[in-house]
Amino acid sequence: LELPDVKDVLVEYRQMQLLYRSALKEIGTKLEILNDEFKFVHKYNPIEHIESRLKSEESIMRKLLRKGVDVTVENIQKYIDDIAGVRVICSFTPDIYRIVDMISSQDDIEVLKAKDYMINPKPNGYRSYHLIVKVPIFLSDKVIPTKVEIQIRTVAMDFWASLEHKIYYKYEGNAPEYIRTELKECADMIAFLDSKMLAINEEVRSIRQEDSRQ
Ligand code: 0O2
Repeated sequence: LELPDVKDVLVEYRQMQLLYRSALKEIGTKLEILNDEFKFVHKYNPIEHIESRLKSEESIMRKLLRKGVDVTVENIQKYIDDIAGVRVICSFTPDIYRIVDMISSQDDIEVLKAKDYMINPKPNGYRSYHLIVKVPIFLSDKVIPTKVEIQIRTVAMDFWASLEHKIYYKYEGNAPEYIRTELKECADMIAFLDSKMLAINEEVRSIRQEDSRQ
């Protein structure tokens, strides 16, 4: 590995942040519009809430080192998909796929990657849907398609992921076996809980629809 002149890289990276901050705003607005429209048409909110953040410089450096590449601005753009990250928290799993379809089919959005960690959970039990997209950012003299990672998950999956994330960092990725086993058990319980809650919700909705027909 080449010893990086991290200071120079960071100066350039800070100029790029304007773009990624703009991309967060564009995606945030798109999601809010979809949620408002959905609420108006179906009297139902697919999105519980939205969080967004720019990845910290420390976390970018750590990820580049983990991937074994030099710290350069080109490598940040090439290897870090989640400089701009938006997290969409939904109530039920079908809402996740609704959001994915609605965002992916927009003309100005280019989907670079889609990872369904709900159909294929990670071995530790992590579940979520990840989309890496490019959204055009209109500057004064040019348009720059800019990468954003959108993580979409249920409230319950989010609860699990935030605890697992804390534990992962606390133990620097080497949590004791019994904690990893318990976390995996919790992940499976959460998947079961999500499916139970969905079934109850659908039951209540169908009763409500029948009532309104009578
Ligand atoms: P942090 O600390 O959240 O910033 P790839 O290059 O595509 O093969 P990458 O970029 O790791 O690999 O992609 P992936 O797996 O889609 O993960 C992207 C982000 O999803 C992670 O960012 C985490 O935020 C989240 N994530 C992925 N796996 C897990 C997991 O097992 N547990 C939790 N809690 N979150 C996860 P970072 O930069 O890895 O981490």
